[in-house]
Amino acid sequence: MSEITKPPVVMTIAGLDPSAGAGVLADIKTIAAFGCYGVAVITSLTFQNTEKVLGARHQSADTVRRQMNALFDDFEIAAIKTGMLPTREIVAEVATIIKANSVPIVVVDPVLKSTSGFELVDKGVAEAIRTHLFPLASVITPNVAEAQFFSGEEIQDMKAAQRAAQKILTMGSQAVLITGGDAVSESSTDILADGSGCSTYSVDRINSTNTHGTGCTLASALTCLLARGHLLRDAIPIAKRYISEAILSGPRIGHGHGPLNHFPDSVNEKSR
Ligand code: PXL
Repeated sequence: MSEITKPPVVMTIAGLDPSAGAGVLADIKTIAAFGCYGVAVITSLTFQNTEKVLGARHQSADTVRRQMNALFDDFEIAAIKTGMLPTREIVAEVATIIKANSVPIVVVDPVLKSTSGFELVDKGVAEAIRTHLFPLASVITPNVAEAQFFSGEEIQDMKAAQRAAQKILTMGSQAVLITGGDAVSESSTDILADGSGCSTYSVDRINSTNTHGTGCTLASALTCLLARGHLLRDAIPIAKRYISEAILSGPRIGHGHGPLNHFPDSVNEKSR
């Protein structure tokens, strides 16, 4: 009988978007696409579709702790990705449990607002993420708006983005990837700052409205690639190519920003 290799278990800690474009449902699809086993801790139940976020009912620090502890009791967690963490109490609890379990890979997507402008997190959460989670992070993946917020830099060009990435790097994470998918330019350029300087990763911009959940999906893809032993610098172009293919083959459903196709034929599992 052939030996079955066990997949790395990847935990996402994020909000639930019932339209399955963003949040834990997008994360779980991505984790499956990258050959890992996904488990999900829900921080908030949001009410939304592809057009807008109508509201959210947040979990408490206690219910988040109970979800995490049940999973840690049973599984060896190879990596964690955090997304929407709606309250300061949840941020502090998540950080405490990550530290207690010495999780080797932690990818922090510092979610603040939805694309449509809905405030997904309480006031003070950004500060809590910075103090509690950045120091535990293998990489953080702010978009341009989030990077502006954390760095205080107005990001109008590449130089400013590099300055912002370097500034955010001093806040304690091992690396910072500013994702440029939502910036206005002809290419989608991400900027990585790590201990050895800055590098850029560009792909052609795709004109599409199938972009709901690209941030969650990119962060989840990176988490899985790191869990499978890739270096961050090698993981980024693989994850970006996957996002491009997932946008291009999106199912075109809903009336707003449609979801991605998390299982694009053109990127087979071995190359992901
Ligand atoms: O893309 C940010 C995001 C993250 N997590 C959840 C969301 C959204 C955007 O709507 O709903 C649950």
